[in-house]
Order: sequence, then structure tokens, then C-alpha cells
Amino acid sequence: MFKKILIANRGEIAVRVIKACQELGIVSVAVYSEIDRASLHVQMADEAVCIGPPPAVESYLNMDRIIQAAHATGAEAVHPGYGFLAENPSFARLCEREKIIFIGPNSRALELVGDKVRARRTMEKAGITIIPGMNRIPKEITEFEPEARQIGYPVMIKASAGGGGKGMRIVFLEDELRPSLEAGMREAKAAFGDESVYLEKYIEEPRHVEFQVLADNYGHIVHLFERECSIQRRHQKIIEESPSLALDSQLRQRMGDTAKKVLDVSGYNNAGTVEFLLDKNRNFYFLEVNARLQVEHPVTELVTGVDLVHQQIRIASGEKLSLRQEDLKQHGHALECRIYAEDPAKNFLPSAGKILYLKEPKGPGVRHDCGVYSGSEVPIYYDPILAKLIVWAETRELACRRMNSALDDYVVLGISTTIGFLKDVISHPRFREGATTTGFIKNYFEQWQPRERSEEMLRLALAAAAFDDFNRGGALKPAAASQTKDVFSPWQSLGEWKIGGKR
Ligand code: MV4
Repeated sequence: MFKKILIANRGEIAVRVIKACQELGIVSVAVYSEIDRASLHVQMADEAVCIGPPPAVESYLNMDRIIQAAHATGAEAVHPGYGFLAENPSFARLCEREKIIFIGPNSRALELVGDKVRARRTMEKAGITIIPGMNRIPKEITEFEPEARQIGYPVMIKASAGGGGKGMRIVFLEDELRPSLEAGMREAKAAFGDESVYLEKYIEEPRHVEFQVLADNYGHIVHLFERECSIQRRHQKIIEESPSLALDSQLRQRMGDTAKKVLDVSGYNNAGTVEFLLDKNRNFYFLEVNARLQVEHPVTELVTGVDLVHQQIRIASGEKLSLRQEDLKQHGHALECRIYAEDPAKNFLPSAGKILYLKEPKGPGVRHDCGVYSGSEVPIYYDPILAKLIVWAETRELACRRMNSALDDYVVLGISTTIGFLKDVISHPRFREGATTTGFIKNYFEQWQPRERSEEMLRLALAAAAFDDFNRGGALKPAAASQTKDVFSPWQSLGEWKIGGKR
């Protein structure tokens, strides 16, 4: 087993991986940009190395600085989390060359699954159902027209280097094909540095169902069932759950077997997710492989009881998988809400700034994976995810109620968050029925606005603030605060807590 791991990420996922290291007796090394000096992941890690200025390209995407930090601290392995360098074959190859173990798939598998058209060819050859469409990139733009006619409109333009919805376009009529292709190619070039696009049959209002898979370095593969991630807004997932209401045990088994086959024919190792689209007639199609630990991995952990980060680390260190498919079972129901620093009333505009107060929900069956604390700063430079609230209960209905009550207990002051929006989604009758297709947010929440506060509640809030101010000896006024000894300081308290002993 490794003695020391460097975590090449920030925020809640860095915190998640650091906790796994602590549990496995592994020393953790955080890396951070200049603006993240006081971040939670830096405080939690055993060691921390500054890797550059705030922009991600100069820090969290800076491969050389991260490798240098690993060598300087003697870290034997790097966990990339999600985003940043997590699915970058060049980074995986660099780690391989530098004799640092990349906790993720090998660079060849990353290369294959990152090339959507090549992956489609590989899957089709293996007898896996892909969405009808093209399996090669044409040399001339005129070659698309007969292809589109053969596939049948509407068709979807996708970037071969893409994924996650970037650079996608629906084309309903032949007249729109040429201009959409030109725009799609420009967009792909700008986003991925590669203008290659291809066409697929457009599947209407599909569900997004993905399977969690683990593969060790010796060809043993298991799946850990599905996550339903259809509740999305502009390709950003908002709520995920497991199990999916759309599957029965027979379909689940067929999809699970297909997911394992996808990893097998890709020469894949470590953790991965195989995404499928499920159409109205319950046909499923291979979509893509997410070659990383995903944001929504906790819902799988709660229904299977398997710690996916432990598994990733064990696999990377060369252990054989100890899990057997026949021992894995789904138990109860899990839901995850992503808590973003965004203002849902202002078209989800990111909301950076200081978190003045944070009250975390807790209780039976409640898990809060969080990257921030009362007093921390949310910078503008990175993905605005603050935390994830995950609940488990015996049934979906109980999980929804538990989620609602946890969201009610959740307080974040100082910045805007998606908490109020999430409460309304979880409470929506269509959501409760399980009508979760990819059009859900567009259909029911396009015009969403926060509920009006009553005059009475505003007066109550004002009274509470005045009372609190009085209790703190006028702490709300900065001048008075500096003279008051007993003003709460999260820094002092955290320091005392870490030192331990009697006050
Ligand atoms: C599609 C599709 C319909 N037809 N492909 C969006 C994310 C990317 N991974 C694939 N996506 C889609 N591909 C065909 N041929 C519809 C989507 C899609 C979608 C997929 C999953 C979850 C939410 C979605 C929202 C809109 C569109």
C-alpha cells in the first residue's frame, strides 16, 4: 500500500480523497493555488504545496508543477479527483514516465474513451449497441449530407473530442445541416482544439442512466449498479439517485453486463462510469465512458456499502479486486443534491465571496461532502460546486423527505446557493412520481423564481439579527468587534481543536 498520496484537486473532492487517505493510514499531500491557501483541503491534508497563481491553467492544470510537488514530497501516487487533469491521457502518461502512480485508468484506455468516434467503432465491433450514426470523421463537409439522410432527421452533431454536452447541436431539417456543422466545428475547435464532429440519430427525451464499474489491473471487473442522472440543467447535473426507477432487474442486469464489457474491450482499469441513454421504449445505447471518480459517486457508495475511493487506491496499488459481482447488492435508495455557489434567480450566475455562516445538515442517513467552512472564501476561478448533500433511506419517498428536511436545515449566508431551488425540485409532484427525463428542468423549472418572503418573516429576521448583535456586544459593527474578546473566531477554534487537550 502507498505511504503517501498527492491529491491534484481542490474543494469537496480533494477533502473526500484526503479522508480516504486518513482512513487507510496514508499521508496526504494537498496542492493549492495562491488563492486557495486557506481552503479546507489545505487545512485537512498532512502536507501542502503551493503550485502557482489562481488561474487553473497555471496551477491545478499545471502538470509540471504537480509532478514537481509529488517528487519534492515523496508522494508515490497522485489522485486527480474529477475535472482538471482527471481524464487527461498526457498527464497519465507523464505520471507513468515519472514513476508516479496515477490513480485512474492507464493512458491508453484514457486515450481510447476520450475519442468518441474511436470508442464507437470499438464498441460496435464488440457487439455493444451504440446510437445509430457515423463512426468516422469525413474529410469533406459535403459528406455529412448523405450520412444525415441515411440516419434520418433529426440528427445530433457531436464533437469527437467532446463529452458532457459541449459542442452538441440538434438538426431537424436538411437546410440547417451545413450552418449547424460550421458552427459546431468552430465550437469544437475553440473548446477542445479539435474541430472533428460526427452525426448521431437524435434520441428524444431520453433518460441518462450510468453504471459504476471497477476494474483491477488483472482483468477482474465488477459493476456497482446504476445512477440515474436525468435531472440536469444545460448539461450540468443537479440531482442524482440510485436505483433508477426506469430499470427492472432484467434490464439492470443486461446494462450491467454491457458496462463490464465496455471496460473489458477498452483495456480499462480502476474506477469508471459507463453512460447510457435509455429511450421511451426502454432501449439502451452506449454513450460514453467517464474515466474518473464522478461527482455523484456517493449515491453508489450509500446503496452498495462500497467505498469507491478506497477501491481506487487499492486497485492502483496493485491489489486484486476483493469484491465479487454476486456479493454486490443494492440496498435502499440514495439521492444527491449538488450545492453550487450560483444564484438560480439570476440564470445561475456564479456567486463568489465570503461564506459568512455555514450550518451543515446532519442526522440519520445524511451525508454532507463539503469543501468549504464558515468564513472561507469562494473564488471566481473554479467550478462553483461547494458541497454535495447525499441522503439514504429505505425507500425513494423516504429519501425525498429526508432530503427535504436536510435542505431545510442547511444554512449558507454571504453568497447565493442553489439550496432553495433544490427544495422546490425535490418537492415537485412530477419529481416525486419519478418522471425524471432529461427535459425535466426545462419543462418545469425554466421560469423558476424564489418564493416571496412574507413581511412577517422579514420582520422576524430583523429582530433576530438585532438580538444576535446585542448578544455579541455589537459584533456586527467592525469597530466594536475588535474590542470584544468573545467574538467567535473559526480560525482560533479550529486551531485549538487541532491541538487538542483541555482549554
Ligand atoms: C444525445 C441526446 C439525444 N440523442 N445523443 C448530453 C450529454 C452528452 N453526454 C450526451 N447528451 C445527449 N446525447 C443523441 N444521439 C441527448 C443528450 C442529452 C442529455 C443526455 C444526458 C443527460 C441530459 C441530457 C440533456 C440533453 C441532451
